[in-house]
Amino acid sequence: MQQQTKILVMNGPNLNMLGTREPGIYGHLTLADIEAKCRSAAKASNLAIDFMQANAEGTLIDTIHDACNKFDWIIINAAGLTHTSVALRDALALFPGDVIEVHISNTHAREEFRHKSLITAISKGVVAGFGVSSYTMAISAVADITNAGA
Ligand code: CA2
Repeated sequence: MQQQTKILVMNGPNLNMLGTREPGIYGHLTLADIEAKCRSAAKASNLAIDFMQANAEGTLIDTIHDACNKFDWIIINAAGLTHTSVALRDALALFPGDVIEVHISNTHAREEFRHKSLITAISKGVVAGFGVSSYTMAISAVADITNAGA
């Protein structure tokens, strides 16, 4: 029997505050709502999933190191660190599995400083601008890719 594919969903700084401010950009859902939707999407595709959020860059980097021999995929919304953190990008580049970058908003339709991502070049793909569906679309991509040869 084929082993279950394991996905780690990571969330960066301030995403724990979702649902409290700027609903015009980020919607009304909380991070707990997003986690529930991710868990249900993963379950429907028989994928194992873990979900985390941290405000500290070092915690995110430690989590990626720890994920190296535990997970097959990382789906990450690195939030503001997307645009600034060489260290986070370096940690993701060390991850032997595949990375998908996700964003709730369409970063390319926003301020110029959000157009540049340090993570895109080391990612298999990017999903941005679809609200919470950016996360579930990324999970669906993992399901399609990993089940393709099954
Ligand atoms: O659209 C996304 O998912 C972002 O990664 C969100 C980041 C932003 O810096 C990126 O450019 C795009 C910001 C997350 C801030 O989270 C908030 C939570 C509650 C209220 C307002 C913002």
